[in-house]
Amino acid sequence: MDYEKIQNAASFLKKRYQKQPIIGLILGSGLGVLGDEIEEAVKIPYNEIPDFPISTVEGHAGQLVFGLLNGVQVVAMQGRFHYYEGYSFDKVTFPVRVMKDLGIQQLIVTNAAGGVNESYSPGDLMLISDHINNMGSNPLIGPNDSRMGVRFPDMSEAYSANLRKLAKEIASKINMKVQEGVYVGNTGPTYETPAEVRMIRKLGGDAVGMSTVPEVIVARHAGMSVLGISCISNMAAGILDQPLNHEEVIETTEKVKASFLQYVKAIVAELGSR
Ligand code: R1P
Repeated sequence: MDYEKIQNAASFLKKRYQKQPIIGLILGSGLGVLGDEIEEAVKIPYNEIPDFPISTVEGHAGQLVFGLLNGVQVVAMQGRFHYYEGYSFDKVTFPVRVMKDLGIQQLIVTNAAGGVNESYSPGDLMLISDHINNMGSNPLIGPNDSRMGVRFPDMSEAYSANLRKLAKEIASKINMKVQEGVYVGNTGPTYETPAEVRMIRKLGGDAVGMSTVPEVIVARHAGMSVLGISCISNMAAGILDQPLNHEEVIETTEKVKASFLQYVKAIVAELGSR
């Protein structure tokens, strides 16, 4: 990862937006709508930011949105990058490095995921307690630049226990049911086979998707605290007798939009007040 490129992108953004965002958000498939809730928004398309990749997947608008969410200064990625798009892990995680350089210490990562745990239902929100990297590689492979983090980062609390506790308290305060479980990151772009889903369940996975893991590894390497929220957009293959498709993923996120927005906004307000 090229430190100068990160600094260059960050200084470009600092010129375009002079206030200090304190929370970073990565919005998953169909969840970009949260970015539209940001007030006094300054939207910067990815193609204007030096060295930023561009979004190629439906449901990922492709811009950074700076501004106020529930009165808290945030920056949101309306659209993330996936390994299956052909981007290297360096590219996939570049925005996380840039956010760190912008001064972000707390990162809220969201995604649309398939439910592996059979007690889940489509539309459930799941706090990510931990993940399994099933992507066959790691974004930190290569020389370690100690300005960005240590060679061997601890991953015993990839998803902050404190932030999860706070998120659970908020869920009960606003009377919202949330699940809590392990996210398994695969490369995609194929959805999993029923046999793979059975394997994932045996390995301890509760939800499965094609993102998040590289971003969280890099965020932890960079010393950021992470809260992860999956929207269970469908049940993973083999659980229900029906094929999977991305349209359904987007449709489900559309249906849970109101509760997703309410929940994340409440979390952001609480974090901003501390
Ligand atoms: C598949 O429908 C897409 O939805 C999920 C998967 O990872 C895949 O990209 O998207 P996000 O993880 O970006 O939410």
